[in-house]
Amino acid sequence: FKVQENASNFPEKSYNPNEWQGGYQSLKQEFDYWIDDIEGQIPPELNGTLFRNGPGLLDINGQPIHHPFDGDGMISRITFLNGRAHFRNRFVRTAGYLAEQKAGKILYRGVFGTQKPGGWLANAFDFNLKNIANTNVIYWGDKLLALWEAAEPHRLDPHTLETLGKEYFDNILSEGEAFGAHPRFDPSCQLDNGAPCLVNFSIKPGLSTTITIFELDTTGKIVRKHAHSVPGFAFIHDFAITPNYCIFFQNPVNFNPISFVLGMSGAGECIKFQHHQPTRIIIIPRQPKEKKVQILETQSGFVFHHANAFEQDNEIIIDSICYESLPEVEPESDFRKVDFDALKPGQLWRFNLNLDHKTVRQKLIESRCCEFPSLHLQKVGRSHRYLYLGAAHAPSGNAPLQAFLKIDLESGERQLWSAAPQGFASEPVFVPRTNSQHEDDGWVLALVYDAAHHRSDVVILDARDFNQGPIARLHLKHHIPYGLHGNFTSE
Ligand code: 3ON
Ligand code: FE
Repeated sequence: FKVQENASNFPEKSYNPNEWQGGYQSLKQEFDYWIDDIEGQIPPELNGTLFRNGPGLLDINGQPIHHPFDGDGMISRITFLNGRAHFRNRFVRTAGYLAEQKAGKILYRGVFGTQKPGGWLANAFDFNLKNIANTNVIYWGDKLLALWEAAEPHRLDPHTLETLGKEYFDNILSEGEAFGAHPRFDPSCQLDNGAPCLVNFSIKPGLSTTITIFELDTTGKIVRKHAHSVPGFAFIHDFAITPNYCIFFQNPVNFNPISFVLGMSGAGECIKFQHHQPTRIIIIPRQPKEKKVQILETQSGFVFHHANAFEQDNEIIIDSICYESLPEVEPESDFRKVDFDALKPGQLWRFNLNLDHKTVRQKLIESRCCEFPSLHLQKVGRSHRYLYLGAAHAPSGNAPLQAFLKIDLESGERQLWSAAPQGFASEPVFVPRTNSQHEDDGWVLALVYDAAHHRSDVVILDARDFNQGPIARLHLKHHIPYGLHGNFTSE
């Protein structure tokens, strides 16, 4: 019996909250197998590897963690080879993961509220960070790197996923120094005579915040590193680039660390949204010699993820997923019991930043609840026509991601494929067809949690036509907990 994927069959909710929760169970096992349970056909021209990262453990030996963002990083690797696909997953062997697995209990506090057993007394004045390597995974300069924004990357073997150690880029990074989890790929870097480069940043918050920019050449060497101080505390998860600039949204928040210091909450729970303060948009030149940082202001809101930015005349245009406020993680609450209806959805907005007049215009592009924007990597920093996003099944309201949405910014056309009621979506990754001529000529790959079978599927959509549904669904033998980010490499 298959439930028709049709909204009229579930007019009230497109999902069952208990089924959604199934995607937040730990996956303790590590697998290594050829995927043989496949619906449809893997395009034989799709060759390469999709790497995914995300929290693999939602508990340490039965002790629940407080928030998924505190979960130990687990890498999944799906390799496509001449119409076949191979799966492998492995936990990043961070020092914290190894110590906690050995001890069989929580030994570290998490940024998002996980505490050691024993109440506040056991947690007060413990500022030890566990580098959990759970947010993103990139393959750059022949290195596979698991990223977490508050500390240094972990380097992994791209084939075995074995953890090789922490990466310091020839000591350009120092012990414990952060290297963000949202690097941007510049397909043609002006500062490197048109060669591709990778641009990343790190945040050191305080009464004022230091933003450090890193640029890596194709060999994986950091060739530019420059730091800038901006006023006020900042929590910045992502940024966007253009050929000349890095753009950051400094969301209106304040940070009162008392309850963190006293062992009653995580540092991230001490960040409070300030409704009456503006968002500051920080524009930093990529050319290290140019020190002039511009700051524009716009209305209050919270942004985790940006889709893309580009320069047009005297403007920077940036598309971002905006929330009316930062959802607060309550120390006593259980993230599995979240009331989606009580929260505001993330929505896609376009901001026009006028650098001459220092003004910001903004307009809503897509009101459907969405997250995890992605696009053709050759369009990063350039004007883009198509965006791909995880989206809610219903056109309005807040709900878990169950669908994939393609937006054509030129024609306004939308395409949607929904996995509701029992499927739950994640970040879509666009993979261009070799020698493709059109921006949407390729595939969109994503993991979908299938609550009916408590397992995950690797879904392949034809990027030109979402409406027809997946051209292949690869059924894994197990589920993969809801993840964060990843990348495809054809190497
Ligand atoms: O005091 C600073 C504040 C702070 C929060 C210092 C700091 C740098 C240690 C810090 C740490 C920040 C960290 C570690 C942030 C990590 C974020 C993370 C792992 C994930 C963020 C995900 C964002 C979104 C929007 C996820 C969406 C997920 C879904 C729609 C559902 O699957
Ligand atoms: Fe992110």
